[in-house]
Amino acid sequence: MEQLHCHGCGVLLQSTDPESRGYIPEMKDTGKPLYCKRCFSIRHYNKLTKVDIDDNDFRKMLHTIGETDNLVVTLVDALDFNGTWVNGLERYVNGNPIHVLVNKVDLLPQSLKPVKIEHWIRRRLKAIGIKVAGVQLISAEKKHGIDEAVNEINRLRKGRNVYIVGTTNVGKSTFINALLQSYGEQIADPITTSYFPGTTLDFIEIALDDNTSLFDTPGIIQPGQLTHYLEYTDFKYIIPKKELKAVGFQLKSNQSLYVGSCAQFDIFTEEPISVTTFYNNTIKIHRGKQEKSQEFYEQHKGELLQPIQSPLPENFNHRKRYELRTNHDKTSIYVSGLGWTTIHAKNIDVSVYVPDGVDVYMVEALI
Ligand SMILES: Nc1nc2c(ncn2[C@@H]2O[C@H](COP(=O)(O)OP(=O)(O)OP(=O)(O)O)[C@@H](O)[C@H]2O)c(=O)[nH]1
Ligand SMILES: [Mg+2]
Repeated sequence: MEQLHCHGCGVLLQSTDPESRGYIPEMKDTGKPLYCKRCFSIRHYNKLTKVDIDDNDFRKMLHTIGETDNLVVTLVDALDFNGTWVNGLERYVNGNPIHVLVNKVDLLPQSLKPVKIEHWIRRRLKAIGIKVAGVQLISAEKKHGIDEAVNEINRLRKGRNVYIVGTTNVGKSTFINALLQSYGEQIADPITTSYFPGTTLDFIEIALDDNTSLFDTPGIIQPGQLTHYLEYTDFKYIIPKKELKAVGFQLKSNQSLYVGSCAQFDIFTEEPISVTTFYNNTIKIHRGKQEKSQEFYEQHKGELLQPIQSPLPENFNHRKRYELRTNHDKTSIYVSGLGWTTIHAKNIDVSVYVPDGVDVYMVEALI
């Protein structure tokens, strides 16, 4: 019998085990796209049935991309560039050209000039030593920059297949739905998208013409992103829906900033200093004395330090400390998957505490 795949996530369909991935009660080829039980509940009830996802499987799939001549389009999250860049991408693609789409630019402050964002991204790429075919800014959700991206992809692919790759949740499937729409396709039957990481489970092939296709691929898991440690019910507190608003603070000497219960910045300075924070507006930023800042955290996490309620995920009890020293006039310290804090002075020592496993990185400020 022909093997059928889910139109929403690419998984191989089966109707024998309701508890396993790819389950569909009845496997009837009606000519219409079929969706597995999991995609059905995400699409209609925004409810996720968890499946075991094996990142190694996804990485193996990525390796197959390097076996043929094609164009690789990688999406990154404009709010978490380093945290959503697939490490070792150049090894997977094996010489194929890489085009970068910087997604979710609708969440950056709208006063920022696109050309400034693009130059900043190019400097980030240079810093990790990657040569790319191009960089474009898009918002897959708001459908900004889609036609331009489609034209550029068509130019760069030179009649070859296209693979859309990236870490989970960067918006690959949302982009492909937007792309299909810009081709004038009816998208009554879209690919499944959701804010749960690991929505797409296998390659999804979309024919571009008689000979070539575009492929959606499962996202690579970046365990350094805070969202991997939170309950899905907490995502709404962390993931912004609207443009981020900068919130400024004047810190007196040696103070601490708490980003809810999720991060703590101890900033060591004799002089007063300006700091700007960029986090979802539901997160309370608390400023306090640095003296006994650890005790303060232990006492107030999940309570005063909101929004994540007690009981907190286990790794909030085992925090990791990063010791950093700012190296630009404006340096941004990112907590992957959460947001960033910009310090407006060079050579300032900062200790950052985050739940164990979460990545922290420092770059020259974009804003
Ligand atoms: N604000 C904003 N949200 C977006 C944008 N694009 C995608 N999203 C949201 O990001 C989440 C993830 O989108 P998906 O398209 O499922 O991401 P994916 O990269 O296919 O994820 P996996 O299949 O898990 O690898 C969804 O909640 C989308 O609504 C965007 O341009 N702006
Ligand atoms: Mg997807």
